[in-house]
Amino acid sequence: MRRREFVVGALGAGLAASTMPDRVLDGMPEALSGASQGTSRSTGGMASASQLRTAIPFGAAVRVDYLADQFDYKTAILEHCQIVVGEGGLKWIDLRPTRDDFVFDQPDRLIAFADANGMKMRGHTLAWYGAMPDWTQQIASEAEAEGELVRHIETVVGRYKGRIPSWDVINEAIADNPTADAPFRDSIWYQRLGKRFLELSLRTAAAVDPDVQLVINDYAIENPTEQCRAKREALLAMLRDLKDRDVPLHAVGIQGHLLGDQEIDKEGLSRFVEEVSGLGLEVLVTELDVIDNKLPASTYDRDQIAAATARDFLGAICDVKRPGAILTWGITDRYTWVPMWFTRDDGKPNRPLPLDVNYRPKAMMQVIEDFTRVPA
Ligand code: 9MR
Repeated sequence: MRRREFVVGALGAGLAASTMPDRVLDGMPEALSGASQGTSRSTGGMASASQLRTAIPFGAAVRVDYLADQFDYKTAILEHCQIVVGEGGLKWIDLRPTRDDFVFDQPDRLIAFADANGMKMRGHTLAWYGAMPDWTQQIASEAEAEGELVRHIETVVGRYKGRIPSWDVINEAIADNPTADAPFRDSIWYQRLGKRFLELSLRTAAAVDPDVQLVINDYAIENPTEQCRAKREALLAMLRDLKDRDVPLHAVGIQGHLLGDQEIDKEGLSRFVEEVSGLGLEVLVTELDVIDNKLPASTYDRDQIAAATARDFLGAICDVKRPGAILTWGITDRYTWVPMWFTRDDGKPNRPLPLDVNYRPKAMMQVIEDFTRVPA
């Protein structure tokens, strides 16, 4: 039986046992573990009390076009993943080519694939500075920004209500070098609405689909650098502020685009997860990969270092709290965003993901299995 079949039931309150294929139920452990997750709302859609002894659900970002025409790619996703998230498709640039249009083609195809294969789909993302179509620059006033943002979230979350159990509502809201006075990243939403765009987005999504897990997603928090320390602090301050005001929010997505040549700040990361947990929030790993442009040329050495980096990162999180899900940002080195920004000086292709270009598992896949598998 494939791993997917053991753990697919772990993907959400939304997937009732009665709707699961028999083959899934066959593999589900019955007893619950002592994991800290309960039945509370904060577990969101990605894990429920019935699977406390099951594995951490694993997933990957997917390019939906390749699912249709590349057999090996589709097979790899089916073999390894219980969750999918569109690498694109739900971003404004894809969904909103013009102010009046919503183009749901890509996410509709991905959710059909997920449904047909007993998988869950995460939604990425509703309020982000990046991947914005040019027309959004014309959003001129606070009222107009509020109108556009609310209409977008109502329409998109509404379309997948009850089907997408977990949304990255806010993506990368913290500045790259945040200070106490200027913690937020520039975006059309921040320019027009100030930090109110956070609350507005979360409240709107919650009103449309009260069962959805609302996630704030961010990156660059895991290294022992001043930048990461400042990002963790700014992120925590933002989370505290939202919780203090009873804004609906259930989880933090730690992206995990790890810099292979830098150490993981295990203590700092564990402490961060503890603080997040103390706020009653779940943690997800949402975009794991290892940026390897500064690592040795040797394939073997590079893969070992990447795997060790991923192990340190996942260990620092799991030591404190079991994440509700672990997703990598792609599945195969064949298709990855990394060379868009981090090509190697020696011209060798990047190797950031768990499977190589020929879909063979690398050391990183073993690490992921160690953290996600059903306990013996
Ligand atoms: O991997 C994605 C790439 O294909 C897109 O061109 C880019 C812009 O939409 O976004 C990349 O994904 C990013 C994700 O949405 C947010 N976190 C960082 C990811 C890598 O850049």
